[in-house]
Amino acid sequence: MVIAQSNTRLSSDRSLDRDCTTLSRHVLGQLKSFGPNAQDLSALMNRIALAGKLIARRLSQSGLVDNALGFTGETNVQGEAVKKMDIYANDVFISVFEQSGLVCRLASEEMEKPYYIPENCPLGRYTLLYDPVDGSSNLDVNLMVGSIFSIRQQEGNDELGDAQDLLQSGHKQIGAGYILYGPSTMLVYSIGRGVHAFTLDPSLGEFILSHENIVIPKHGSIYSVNEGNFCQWDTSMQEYVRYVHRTEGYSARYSGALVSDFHRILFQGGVFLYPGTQSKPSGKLRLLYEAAPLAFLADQAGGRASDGTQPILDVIPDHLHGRTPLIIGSSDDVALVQSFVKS
Ligand code: AHM
Ligand code: MG
Repeated sequence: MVIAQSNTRLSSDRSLDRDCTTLSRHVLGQLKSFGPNAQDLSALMNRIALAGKLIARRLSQSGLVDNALGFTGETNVQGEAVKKMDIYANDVFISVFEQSGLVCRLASEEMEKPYYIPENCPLGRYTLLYDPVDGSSNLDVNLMVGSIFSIRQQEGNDELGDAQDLLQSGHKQIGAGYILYGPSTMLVYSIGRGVHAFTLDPSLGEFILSHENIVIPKHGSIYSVNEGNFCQWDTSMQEYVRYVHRTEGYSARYSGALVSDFHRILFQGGVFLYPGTQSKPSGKLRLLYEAAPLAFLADQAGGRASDGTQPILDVIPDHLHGRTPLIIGSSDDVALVQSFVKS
C-alpha cells in the first residue's frame, strides 16, 4: 500500500513535541518497536507512573487528611515501625497492577512474601520489586521521600511461592527507577538504554520528559552519609571521612531519604555512603528494593555502585529482604572510597 506523503506541520511550535513526550511513548521510542514486548513494558511503566501520581496526590494533602501520617502500630518483616503512608503506598502498587495482565508478582520491603496476582500470571511476564516509601522518617515533617522500583523477568512459576528465582544478581534487572516526591514529582527510569527523567505536569496529569540521557559527573563535591554512625563504622570508612574533612572542596548533604540524596548526585556528582556498622555489618539498605535498582541507574549513567568489595550489581542476595552496605555515585568518588576500604 502506498501512503500519500503530506507530512507538513501547520505550525512550528516545537513545545508540542516536548509536551507529548510522555513516559509510555518514550519507552516505545527506546525499544524502537511497537511489538507486544515493547507495548507491555510501556504499559508497565505507565502503571508505575499512575502509582506515583496517586502517592504524590496523597502526600500533597497528607497534613489535612485523616489517617495519612503517623505510625500504624505494627512492625514490618524487618522489625521496623510501619507508617500509615508505607501501607497506603504499598497497596497503591498492588491496586494499579491488579487486572493489568502485566505483573504476576509484586515484592516489596513491606511484605514478608511476594504478592501474587493470579489473574495476571498467564500473561504477566514480569515481577515488580519496590520500596513504596523510601525515607519514611521524613514523612511526618513534610520532607523529601520517594518510591524505588525494579523490574525483573518472571522466571518459572514459583509454585512453592518462595521466590527463589529473585535471589539473583542485579544484572537480571530489565529496568529500574524511582519516583521523587519533591517540589515537583519526578520519575527517573532506565530500561538499559541510558537514564531519563520525567517531570509530572499537574495540569496534564502526565509525566513529561525533562532530562534525557543523564550522565553522572565523574567527580562531585558532595559526600552524603549519616555521620551520626561514625563511631560504629570500621576504621577504613572513618579514614575516608577524615580525609574528606581535611580536604578542601567537599560539602556534606544528607536528607534521610536515599532517593533524594541519590538524585542530587545523579545530576551533580559526588558519593552516597551507607556503610555497615558494628551492630549491623550489612548496613541498613535493602539490596533488592533499594541498592540494586539505584546501582542499575548509576551504571547506566556512567557512575558506579559498590558494597565495598564488589559491584552491587554482582551481589547475589541470600534472602528477599537482605541488606547491603552501599557506596554509590560518581565513578571517581566511589573508587576513592573503595581505595580506603582496600587499604
Ligand atoms: P526506609 O526505606 O525504611 O525509609 O529506610 C531507608 C532510608 C534511606 O532512604 C535513608 O538513606 C536511610 O534509611 C536513612 O537512615 P538513617 O536514619 O539511619 O540515616
Ligand atoms: Mg527505603
